[in-house]
Parts: sequence; C-alpha cells; structure tokens
Amino acid sequence: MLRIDTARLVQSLMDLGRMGALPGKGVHRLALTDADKAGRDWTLAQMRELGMQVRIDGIGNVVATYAGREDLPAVMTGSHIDTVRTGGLYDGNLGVLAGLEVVRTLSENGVRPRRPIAVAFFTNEEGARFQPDMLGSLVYVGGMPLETALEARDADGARLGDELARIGYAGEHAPAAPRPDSFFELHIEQGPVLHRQGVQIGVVEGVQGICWLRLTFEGKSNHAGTTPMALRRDAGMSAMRTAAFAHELAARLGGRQLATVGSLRLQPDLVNVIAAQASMTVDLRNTDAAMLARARTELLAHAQACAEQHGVAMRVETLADFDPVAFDTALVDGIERHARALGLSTLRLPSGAGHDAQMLARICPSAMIFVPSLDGLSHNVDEYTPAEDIGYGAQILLRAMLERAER
Ligand code: HGY
Ligand code: MN
Ligand code: MN
Ligand code: MN
Repeated sequence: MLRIDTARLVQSLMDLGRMGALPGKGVHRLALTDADKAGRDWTLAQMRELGMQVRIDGIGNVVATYAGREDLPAVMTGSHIDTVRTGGLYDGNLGVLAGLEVVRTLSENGVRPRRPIAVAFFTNEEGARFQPDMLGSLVYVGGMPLETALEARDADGARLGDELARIGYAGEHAPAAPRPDSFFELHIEQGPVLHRQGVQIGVVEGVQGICWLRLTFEGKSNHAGTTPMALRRDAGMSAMRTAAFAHELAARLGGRQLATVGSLRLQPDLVNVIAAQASMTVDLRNTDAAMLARARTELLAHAQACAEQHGVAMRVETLADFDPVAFDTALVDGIERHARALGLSTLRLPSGAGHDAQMLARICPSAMIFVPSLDGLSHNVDEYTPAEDIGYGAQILLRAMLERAER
C-alpha cells in the first residue's frame, strides 16, 4: 500500500508557516494581503514542481491537477491557506498540503489513477478580512456571482477585486476547474471533542449552520459627566446589552446553539464621551436550522428593543447565512471504513467550523476527515496537531481519494 511521508508533510506545514509568521509562533496571513500572496506563491511553486496543471479563476481560487489515465471529472481535495490574525500552522493549510503530499506519493510511485486528482486552495475561506467566509468556494460553486464578490470591502474599505489584482491573483480561468467528481477535505477539528475523547479520526457527517450579523447603532455623543442617564442616546449601551443577551440566548436555547460577539467597536471610543456609534458582529451557529433561525429572530428583536429604549437607530447587515449541510453518506462511510482498516479509533460528528467542503457539497459528493486539535485550540497561535495524527489523516485521504479515483 502506498504510504504518505508524514515527516515531509509536517515539514511542508512548517515551511508554509514561514509566510506571515508571527514573532515566536503562529501565522498571520489575512486573505489577499502580501503575506497571503507569499503563501500562495510558495504553494503554487510546489504545485508546479509536481508538474501539475495550474488554473486560477476570477476570485483567485487555485486548482492544480495531476492527470489521470482518462480525462474524467477529477477527485478533488483542498482547503484554504488564508488565516485569521492569530492563526496556527494547520487550519486550512493541512488540507492543501496533504493534497499535495497525496500527489507526491502517487507521482514518486508512478501511480496514475483512472481519474485526475485535483488539489485546490480557495480564496478568503476565513471571512476574517472580507465577508462572508468561504467566499472563494461559494463563488466557485455558483453560490455568489463573481461580480458581487469582487465588490466586498474590508474594515478599511479596501475592495476585494483591487486587492486580488494587487497581489497578482485575478485569474482568467472560469471556473478554476471543471465540476469535480467528488471533494474531500482533511482538516483539524478546531474543537475539543476528539482530543477529550482520545479519538484519532473524526468522521465528519456535516457542517452546522452559520449566521453572521453586523449591527450598527447610531446614537449621539455627549458629556459623560453632565448628561443625565434618562437623556442619553447611548449607542454603546445598546450594543453591550445586545451582546449580553446573545450569550443568555445561547444558554436558554441550549442544545448546540452558539453565539459569539467577536468584534465590538465604539466611536469616539473615549472614556468621558457617551458613544455616538457602536458596531458589533454576532456569530450564531447551530446544527438545527430552525433553532438557528429562532436565535437570529430573538436576537434582532431584542437589539431593536434596546435601540428604541436608548433612542438609538439600528442598522442590520447579514454577512453570512449558510444552512446546515450534510455530507455524502457513501463518502462518509468510506472514510470510516479506511480509518478502521488502519486500526484507528473513529467518531462521527458535525463540524463546528465552516469549511470549503460545505460549499463543494452543493455541486458534488463531499466529505471531511478530522484530526484532533490539542486542547481543542484553533484560531490561536498555540494550535497544534501531533505528526502522528497528521499522518493518519493524510493516509486516509490518500486511500479514500484513490478508491474514488478508480471508480
Ligand atoms: O468561521 C469559520 O468557521 C471558519 O473558520 N471560516
Ligand atoms: Mn479552516
Ligand atoms: Mn479558520
Ligand atoms: Mn475548511
């Protein structure tokens, strides 16, 4: 049986991690920044060194293809190489580099599968700079017109299309690859489940629903020392009461409901000035679509009530709104079978994080393989997955893809 070279794969993760490396440890490669360009350029060089045909589409998605014996729809794998500001070495990067390690293993053993093998990285998966997240794969599957995506703006007003051109990744292939036969994504769990239960492989059955909201409250600045409480139009209080409500809401709805206020900005942001403006994001997630919709409705109703009580105007933007996704049961069963054939322990679970696979699932059978995250840490510079687990995940990816590529 072909064997993944785990040490070589781990080394490639370290090498890619040099691009956008933070002092000490961690990675900062926000989408379409110079650091992202450096990561893209490095990864492209790896793809070309493997003799793969490389295509770049209009949103900067990159797909490299290792030819098969026949010109059939490819078995595709991949993920993303953009990171959050406090990123680790593995989130996204593992899926892309494990795909290249699969190709390296096939190539050096002279194996030519019936179907081509494609390895992709998609633009702006994190959604940390431009929203929504999984933007590149969303465009790739036809979920958003390219023209709309190119107009996305970051917090400083930079236009996605301009940034893409600036780093030289405004490709001309539309799409970056023909519709694939299937899609597999190897990813770290980014949560505590596998590590806590001592399980080696996560057999991912689907991805939970995601709703991102940006609420902007417009009040009136005034003097903190002279303005009676009843006369204030305090945007900050509306936002902070909404943030507290979001946490209570998640606890009250229970189940798998999650609520996160990751960004809250006050203007003019001064100790002695009542906030004239407050801008906040709310990240709501649930595996249950109905409960997620209920959380969104209750949150917005409460926020509106707060705004009225404080004499404040409120503006709502939906930054992301993705229903829960179920992966292809045959592919999911295959991943479990391959893991067990290697004598590994497995657990079926939904993905808490969003992934490109949830977009590819709209156009072809898709599935994911999880490997454990130490202490469940991710979007954190201490993100870590032991080499042994990385090797197991990549070996399953190789087996599952090869099996599918001979169909
Ligand atoms: O937000 C997410 O789940 C992913 O990291 N983009
Ligand atoms: Mn990721
Ligand atoms: Mn991430
Ligand atoms: Mn992903």
